[in-house]
Amino acid sequence: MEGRSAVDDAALGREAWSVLDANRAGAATVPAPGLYPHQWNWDSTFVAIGVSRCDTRRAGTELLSLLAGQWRTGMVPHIVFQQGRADAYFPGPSVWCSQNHPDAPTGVLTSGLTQPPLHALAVWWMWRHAKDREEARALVRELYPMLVAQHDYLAASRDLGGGGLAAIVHPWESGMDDSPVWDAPLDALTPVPQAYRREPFPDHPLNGHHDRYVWLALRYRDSGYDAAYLREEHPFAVEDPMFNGIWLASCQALAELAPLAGADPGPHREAAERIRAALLERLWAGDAFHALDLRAGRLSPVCTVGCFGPMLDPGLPADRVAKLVSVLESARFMGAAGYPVPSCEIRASQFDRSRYWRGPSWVNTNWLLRQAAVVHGLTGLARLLGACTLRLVRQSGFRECFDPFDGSGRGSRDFSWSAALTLDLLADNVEK
Ligand code: 2M8
Repeated sequence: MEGRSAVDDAALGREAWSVLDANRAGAATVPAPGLYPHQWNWDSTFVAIGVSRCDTRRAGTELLSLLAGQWRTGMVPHIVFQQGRADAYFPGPSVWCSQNHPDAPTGVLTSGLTQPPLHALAVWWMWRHAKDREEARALVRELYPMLVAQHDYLAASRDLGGGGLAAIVHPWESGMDDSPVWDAPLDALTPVPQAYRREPFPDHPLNGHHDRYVWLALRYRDSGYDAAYLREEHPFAVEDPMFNGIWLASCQALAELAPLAGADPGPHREAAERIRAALLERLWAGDAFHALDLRAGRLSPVCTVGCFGPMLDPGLPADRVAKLVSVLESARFMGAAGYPVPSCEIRASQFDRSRYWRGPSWVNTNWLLRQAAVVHGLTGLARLLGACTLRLVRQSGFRECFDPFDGSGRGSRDFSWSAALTLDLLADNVEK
């Protein structure tokens, strides 16, 4: 990076490793001390991506620990609970009751929701960067069937709209929990007040949304986590462009990994093509991909960082890529933010520079957009996204998220994915 020395980079890398080591709990890395004391799904995929640059075994251990929570349906839960810390987070194991479900793993307590399926991409990342090829090949062989089961689950049980995309059934499944995209579908619910409550975290959910989060989770649990209930009755079902863009990229990663596991890559390529066609047909809104609320039958009017998710697809037509880049670089997103990429477009009435997923910039979405720029050969954009992200963590530390105007940190400190993805970005600085 301009103006920085290799010594600065090495010091930042050491700080990142010490955060990841401090957040290690057995085989898993928890997202942050205190607030998030269990293993989270996509957090662990970002950790695996970051550590795989120099520690293949740790990347594999991280993913295997998460996948120990995989249900027999193939669903990979959004939280795998740490033993003995049941009360440390709400909603904890006593709310999800995974132990009562015949498809849940035995001996591991989990939530009943999932999160963006970045796992195959993380395994491919690990394979691509591994120095010990035999160790990495063995890991790929071990992980491959679990990844296939995960993708089969999404295709079989989450295509609630019947158009070839996976629907999320709770805002937590998007990973972008409080995004304004979920406001309209959440406001349309009439939840029954719950006995359960979590004290709102600063900068977290809007009043009323938390009750809806809990109510939705309980409805799904009380259906027995039933796929038919999701299709026919569950009141929240949204096709999210980031979730599906990630799924598509993971299908392409599975196609790369299949030969290593002695399997046919063809079905994964076909799945990627089906998802691409469905994204273009169902979610394209003229300027970007917008989320489709299946229950209301409308596209969300709000443009957020999630709207660029399908750019992770190298096969996305060039005219759509050009349009997306022009929106991303405009004053709606990067153009007016000193520390991009804001999680919601700045001109939207819902934009809020401090509130969690409603405006702040995040290291993980910056990393995903940088990866999207790389796959389309947009070197300048990729460099800018990498440099902006490193500037954020240098200025404010490995925070959970950042004010997009002045770069000040928000949310938890010592946040694992901010540290892990810094390692990945620094590795590219060295390789350049
Ligand atoms: C946030 O989500 C959890 C619920 O899953 C929460 O608000 O308590 C999100 O930022 C999500 O993307 C992340 O995976 C999780 C743990 O870091 O925190």
